[in-house]
This record gives sequence, C-alpha cells and structure tokens, in this order.
Amino acid sequence: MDSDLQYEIGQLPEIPEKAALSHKQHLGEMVEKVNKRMSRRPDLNLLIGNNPLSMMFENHKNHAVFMSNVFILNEYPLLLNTIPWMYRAYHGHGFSFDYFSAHLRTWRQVLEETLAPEDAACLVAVYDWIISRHGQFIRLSEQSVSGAPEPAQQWQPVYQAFLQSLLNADRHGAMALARDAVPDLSGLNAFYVNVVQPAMYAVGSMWESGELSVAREHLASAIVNRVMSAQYIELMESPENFRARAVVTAGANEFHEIGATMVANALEADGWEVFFLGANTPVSELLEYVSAREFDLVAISATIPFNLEAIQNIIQGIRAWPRDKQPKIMVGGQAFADYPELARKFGADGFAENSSQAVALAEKWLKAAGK
Ligand code: B12
Repeated sequence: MDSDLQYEIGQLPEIPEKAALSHKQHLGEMVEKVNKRMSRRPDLNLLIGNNPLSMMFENHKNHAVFMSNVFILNEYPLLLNTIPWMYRAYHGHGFSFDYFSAHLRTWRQVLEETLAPEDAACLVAVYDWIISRHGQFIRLSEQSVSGAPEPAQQWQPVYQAFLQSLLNADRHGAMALARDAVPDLSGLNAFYVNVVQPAMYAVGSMWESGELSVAREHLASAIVNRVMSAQYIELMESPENFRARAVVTAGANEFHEIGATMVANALEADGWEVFFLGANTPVSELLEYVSAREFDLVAISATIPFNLEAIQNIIQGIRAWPRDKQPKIMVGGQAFADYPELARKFGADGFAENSSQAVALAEKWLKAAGK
C-alpha cells in the first residue's frame, strides 16, 4: 500500500456527525443529479465506452453508499483499497480513466449545491484530495491484488481442477471432485479454504477484468452452492446434544453468502447448533430474532465495504442489551479482511480470516466460558 497516500489520508478532516448524516439523507437526490449531469455530457461515450447507462448509474449509487459509510464511520483507510478497485473493475469493463475524474468532479459540485456550506466543506475536502490523487489511483489500480489465499501445496491439483470445472460449467465434475476430496467431515474446512474460496476469488478477478461475464460468475456461484449443499446432506451429522448455539448471517444488503455458509457449516461440523439466516438480513430483524432466543454466538459476514455501517449498527444494538443477554459477536468476510482492526472498533469480540479460524476462535470462547 502506498505510504504517501496512507499518510495523507491521516491528515483528512474528521467528518462531524451532522455532515455525515446530512450527506446520507440527501443521497438519493444527489445520485439523481449526478446521473443527469453525467448522462448529458457530450463526451459520455468516450467516458463509459460502449457500456449501458445503467452500469454508470449503478456505479454512482454504489459510490454514494460507499462514501456515506466512509463519512459515517470516519474510516478513510477504506478509500485506499476501494478506489483502486473501482478504477480497475470499471476500466476492465471499458470505462476510461477520465470517467473517474469526471464523475468525482460532478459529485463535488453536487455536494456543494445540495448541502449546507458548513456540511459540504469537509466532504468536498475529501473529494478534492481523491481527485488530486487520480494518477496514483490509476497506478494502484494497475497493480494486481487478488487477495486470494494461496492453496496449500497438497490441495493445488484439486484447486486447479475445481476452478476449471467452475469455468467450464461442469457441475458433475465439480461434484465428483468434492466427493473424492472430502470423504468425511474432517476434510470439509480444508476443502473450503484451499479449494472453493480461492476458486471463487479467481472467478471474481476474472469478472473484475472483464474476462468472465456476470452470467458465468453466477453459474460458478450456483455450482458452488450445489456442491456445498450436496456435501451438507451427505456428510453432516445430527448429534443428540449440541455444544452451543450460533446464529450466522450476512448483514443487510449483503448478497455474498458463500463465505457465511462455510462458516455456518464449519461450526455445525464442530458440534454447534447453527441457525443460518443466509444473506441480506435487515438489522432490526436480526436483532429481534437474536434477542428473542438464547445464543452463545452471533457470526456476521460482510464482503462489500458499503455494507459496513449496517454491521456496526447490529453490534451497537446487541451491546445495548444487558450484559448477560449478549452473545459473543464474531465478524468476518472481505470487508474486514484488510481492516481487521475494524472488528474491535465496531465493538465485536473478534474477527476470523476464514472458516477454520472461525471455528478455532469459537472454540476458544467456549473453553473460556467453561463449556
Ligand atoms: C459470487 C460473487 C457475487 C454473487 C454472490 C452470490 C452468493 N450467493 O453469494 C453476486 C452476484 C450476488 C455478487 C454481487 C455483487 N458483487 Co460480488 N462477488 C462474488 C465473488 C466472485 C465470489 C464471492 C465468494 O463467494 N467468495 C468465496 C468466499 C468463500 O470467500 P469469502 O466471502 O471471503 O469467505 C471466507 C472468509 O472471508 C471468511 N468469512 C466470510 N464471512 C465470514 C463471517 C464470519 C463471522 C467469519 C468469522 C469469517 C467469514 O470465511 C470464508 C471461508 O473461509 C467475489 C470475488 C471474491 N473475491 O470473493 C465477488 C466480489 C466480492 N463482488 C464484488 C462486487 C463489486 C459485487 C457487486 C457490487 C457487483 C455489482 N455491481 O452489482 C454486487 C454487490 C451485491 C451486494 N449488495 O452484496 C467485488 C467486491 C469489490 C469490493 N472491494 O468492493 C468482488 C471482490 C469481485 C471483484 N473482484 O471485483 N457477487
């Protein structure tokens, strides 16, 4: 990571709560304005290539929600990975780098016009800094960062073959590989971490660079879901007594659920009674569900940085309960992977990098509680 940028980010103004909330309140209106202005530009086709306008609108919406998270959480380091990712992913799909300067300048204008001057001023300072670092962000976007965990040596052949089966839409091949590689529950976690997870990260990198269509990524995800369901049915035992109870879910607006499924299955394989809620659980619903029952652990997954505020809200909600009613809170997923310190800042009890570490941490907490 660029140390100059890291230093500069430390100098950016802290955003007062009032400004962050005003920004959040006006998001819809500002997205509309940015969409309109960008659509009217005579150089639009040069900026967004042959892509449909809807793709640009999607980016404006995601950008708005992402910036809202940065301002509300006062977490500028999030900019350092997400902006280069945005440059890389959209450039990989035919957007020119000039598009980013254009849309950021438009946002800057719209912020000044929409918000009270005292609220706009600090937000505009952040945009000015991003705009002024355009060249560095291009450079960072050109460095490849897959973030993929490297499969252990003995898993390499299975990983390569599994990835190929996903890319070739060969569901029977994927199923057969999984069956051979994981004859019983003891190998499940290693298969998740050394085969499925890196294979899906590779699929993501190919989507990001424009090598793989959304349809083929969806197909890969669907095959993985089938493989994991088949393994669940074939391998999972149902003990008479569970060791403890956990809720596992992905937060509000979080549609990535494969990682959370792995954590849920890994805990269940370790003797936990797991209530897996899947993706996109609204904050208030999750709090109500957990508060009405007794759980030892709540495990929450976040992949996209613009979903972090919702995770903070869940944790704050649980922390407002009487102490003896609070389950342990574990967070994980790629939104935390580069910023594990966020787990503590948000008030979680811990972060785990993968499903194996999640089980180990949960185990440690159980021991400490004398269970
Ligand atoms: C499949 C996929 C999707 C699918 C998800 C389908 C599904 N049923 O889950 C769909 C199509 C819905 C999707 C949508 C989007 N996606 Co997507 N997606 C992916 C992809 C290719 C794979 C995700 C995956 O399954 N990974 C494998 C799992 C096993 O890994 P994992 O989640 O990290 O989980 C492990 C650990 O992190 C940990 N863990 C996970 N959760 C938890 C929880 C706890 C408590 C603990 C302790 C540990 C833990 O344990 C797991 C196992 O070891 C990734 C690429 C990637 N790098 O992952 C992109 C990726 C995550 N997506 C991306 C994007 C941008 C999007 C969209 C914004 C695209 C768009 N413009 O619409 C939307 C966002 C939707 C939303 N609001 O959530 C980007 C994110 C970039 C960023 N930094 O912001 C990625 C990285 C692609 C890329 N390379 O650009 N996506």
